Amino acid sequence: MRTIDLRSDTVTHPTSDMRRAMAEAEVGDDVFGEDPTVNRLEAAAAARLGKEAAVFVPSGTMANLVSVMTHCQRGDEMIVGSEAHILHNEVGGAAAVGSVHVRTVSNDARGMLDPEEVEAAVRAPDNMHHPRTALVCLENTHNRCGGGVLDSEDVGVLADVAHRHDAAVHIDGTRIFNAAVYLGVSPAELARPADTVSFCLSKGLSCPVGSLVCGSGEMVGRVRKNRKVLGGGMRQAGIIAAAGLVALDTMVDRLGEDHDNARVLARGLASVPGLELDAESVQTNIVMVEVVDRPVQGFIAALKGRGVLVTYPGGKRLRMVTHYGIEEGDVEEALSIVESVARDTSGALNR
Ligand code: TLP
Repeated sequence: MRTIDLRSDTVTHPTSDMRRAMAEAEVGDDVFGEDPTVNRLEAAAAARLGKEAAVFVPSGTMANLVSVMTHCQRGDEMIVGSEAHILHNEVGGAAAVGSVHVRTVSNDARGMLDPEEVEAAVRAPDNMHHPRTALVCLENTHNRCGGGVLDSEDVGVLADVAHRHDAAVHIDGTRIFNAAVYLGVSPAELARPADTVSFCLSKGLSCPVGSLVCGSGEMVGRVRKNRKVLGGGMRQAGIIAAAGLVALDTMVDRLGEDHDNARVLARGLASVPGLELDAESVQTNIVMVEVVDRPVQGFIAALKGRGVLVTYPGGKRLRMVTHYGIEEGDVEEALSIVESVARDTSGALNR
């Protein structure tokens, strides 16, 4: 049986250009700052994001954690969205490792925060009982909010609130290139108001490993030290950084294909009885669907039985993600499998 893997854009494999570049990469000891390929990747990432410097880290989770540790001292508070990846999917690392207190503000359907609510959540600095609000974290695109996009005005308004209160701004830009392609702007424009921005090479850009944290030279120096604290200092990491350079050159513009496929998928799903979603709200490569009238876990298992893999983000929802390696034909096939599973499982409701 053929598998159509829509669990995540993390399942993407490196392209043959990446494998070639990895095999031929010039390397050195990166903890000494001597890996020329890592140095090139960090410079290229900083340039793409419009920042002074960047540091290569193994994962998106570490990118967020080292950023949080850089902006916050022990006992400080950070404001995050109620649906943030950093809140739900990073093992509580900000608290467990960073000793940082987390305060949430509701995300809207697209992942935006209400600036007034953010302002109200900032702690009064002269109150003896409050932690210091040191950081506001944004996410763009927003994973649990269906790949929703923040534009530069959204980011700017929220950053203004944070900066007015002396709090820093970090963007979890794991999929910021998807946001930039969707909006037709440069990622630098979306990152401009932030003090640090992270992005992942290992999602839609199809690299095997790696994320970058970008910011000012001074900030990135501190992030680099926190990376070392977490054991993330790597040695001949040029082997993996080489794939990242290929990704920045060859894999960004094609993200629009993933967005087109996601829209086709969403429109098809919207017409399946028992499934609910607003297909027109799908902006990038993530499709969240509500299974309204039967147990969602059983539905997911039945899809798996027919070769369509999806994930369970909680509640009544399932998540499908389009990516490099998923073609239009796969989307059509997945849709027809979803339709037949929906037909077969609807009988269970009448028993
Ligand atoms: N997200 C993964 C899973 O962890 C859910 C996925 O399949 O989408 N920020 C955001 C917005 C992310 O979506 C992810 C990965 C991360 C951070 C963490 O990246 P990694 O997995 O590299 O640590």
